[in-house]
Amino acid sequence: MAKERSIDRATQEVLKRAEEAHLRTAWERYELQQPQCGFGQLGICCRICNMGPCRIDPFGKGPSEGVCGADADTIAARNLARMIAAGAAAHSDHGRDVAHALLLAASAESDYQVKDPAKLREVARAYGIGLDGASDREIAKALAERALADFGQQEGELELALRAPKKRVERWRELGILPRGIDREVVEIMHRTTMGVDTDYRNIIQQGLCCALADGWGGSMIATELQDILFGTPEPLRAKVNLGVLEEDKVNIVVHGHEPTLSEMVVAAARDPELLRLAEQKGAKGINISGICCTANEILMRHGVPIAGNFLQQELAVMTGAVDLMMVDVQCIMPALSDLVKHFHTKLVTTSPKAKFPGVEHIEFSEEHALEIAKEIVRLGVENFTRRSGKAFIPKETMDLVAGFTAESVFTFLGGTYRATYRPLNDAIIDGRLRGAAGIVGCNNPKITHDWAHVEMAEELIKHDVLVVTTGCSAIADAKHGLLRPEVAFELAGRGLQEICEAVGIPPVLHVGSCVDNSRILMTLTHMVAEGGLGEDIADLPVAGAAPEWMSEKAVAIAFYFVASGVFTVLGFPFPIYGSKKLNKLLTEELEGMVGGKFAFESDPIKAAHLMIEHIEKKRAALKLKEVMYA
Ligand code: BF8
Ligand code: SF4
Repeated sequence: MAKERSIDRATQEVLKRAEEAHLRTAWERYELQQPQCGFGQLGICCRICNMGPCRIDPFGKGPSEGVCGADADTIAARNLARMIAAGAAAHSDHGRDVAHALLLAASAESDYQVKDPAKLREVARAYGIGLDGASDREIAKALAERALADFGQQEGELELALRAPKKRVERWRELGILPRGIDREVVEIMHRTTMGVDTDYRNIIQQGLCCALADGWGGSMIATELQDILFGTPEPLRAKVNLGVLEEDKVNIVVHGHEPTLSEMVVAAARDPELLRLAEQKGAKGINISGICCTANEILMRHGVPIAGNFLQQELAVMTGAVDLMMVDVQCIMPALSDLVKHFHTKLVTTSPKAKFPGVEHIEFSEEHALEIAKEIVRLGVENFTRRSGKAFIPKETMDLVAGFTAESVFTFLGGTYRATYRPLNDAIIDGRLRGAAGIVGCNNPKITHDWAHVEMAEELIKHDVLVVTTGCSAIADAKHGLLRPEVAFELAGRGLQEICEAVGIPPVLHVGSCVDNSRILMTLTHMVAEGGLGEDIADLPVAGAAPEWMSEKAVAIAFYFVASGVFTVLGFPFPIYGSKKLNKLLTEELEGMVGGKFAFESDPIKAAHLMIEHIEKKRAALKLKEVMYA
């Protein structure tokens, strides 16, 4: 049973214990939901207004329209567009908080400081902010204000979207999908999809593309860039992953959620001498910080803080009985945690005014008092150490990994010189040593064996000389299975990719960060186009994307901004749209003629990998590149 649920040994072990203890996890709750609602799966139920809820009969025998007359195409498109809006809102609200922290960093008293002045200047330049004679603090202030203004901008074009290749920007302009302001595009989806507004599924999806671009080239990019400025641009580093990073004899504090504005401070607080002394007094050998989900990726990338697990392991971490405190902020936090912790000594603490759980202790975070609050949370964890009952059950599994790649460092490394260049990467693709590159991103989902699709797909691609970049829970899955070790190239990669990995000293699968850091992939693709020899647009590049285990609305927004940026993207599960043949055709065929990218839905990760390879070959042929060297 446990084996079918996950390919990860640590997960299997804890699941076995959960079963013995009659503790439910997402997997049991998923089974209890069977059969899941067919109307929901097909995207043809609507409860947008109070004449409904309405549903369309997919077999053509019952109603073909809601009370208002909306048909399957309208209903499915509206539902999907709302998913994009929610996903874009989540990423972008995260970006907004980071911009706020940067504004604070402009004052001397703040706990936040500019850690990467070079990146500060680079991003300020992208905004056209004058730098002459300005201090870091002055630039930080100007940049934070510009970034904050992007959210509420009413007209014009989002500045960061203009970083995309010229041809791409022109295409967006022609299609009328170049975002005006971040919040505006989210709001417009909500408006258009409310009762009695936009009925044309094409027009709805067009706004979906625009809103998704406002996420990728707006909110998410602001989050990534400003986080780099505040917390440092990651550089390759070694670390460890999986539940085995929890330590029996130390205070274990797990940070879970998404925003490094808080987790960065917790990392700092855990080094506080006074708190370390307190831990010692309580009989602990130290304070061990580890992470779950994307906030884990953030502090892994910048500090090498170990990762305890990905999305489906959040409950399992608690079930080890070794977690003294789990601190959560926003996004991907299972409501189930609040009941689960009642069975253990683990203290769950919510921190965001946007995400409270009934009955759970809330210590509100504010950027103004960041370090102080982080210390209070760590202290609570330390004090809870003595409440550990019985022996903890920590699976032994850990894995070594190298993470910390970025749009900047990938190419510094591939260039092998201080002056960064994408030339070696482009040349490797042009001369056929590399077939191309692929991004594998996104979540876990109990509908598919945990981690399995991520790992199978990544292995199949590297075997065929496709360099893989990865983020989010996909990166954590690959990490646990050893794919982020440079050595793995010699075990699993094709010969061409092996040669590249050996020459540069990188793993064949590159961890580029959290889900907002998918914006790093957009910039990497932009740099590849700018370097020359691979066409004039992202859509010309021999690259593809995938989210084989996706579950979140954020994944929908991400998938849409990649497709809108010209990238062929394969999803492990279809969007809930199969109730509309026309919408399915638009997304899987017709979009390519508009934006250069399109979707495919394929749950078999090997077949999905080959769809990506086929696409990469199609692009190689269009560019008239040589055959790959080691086919
Ligand atoms: O933002 S990959 S399960 S943790 S949504 Fe969530 Fe999905 Fe993980 Fe990060 Ni991204
Ligand atoms: Fe039904 Fe139309 Fe109202 Fe949706 S908007 S619930 S289809 S009446």
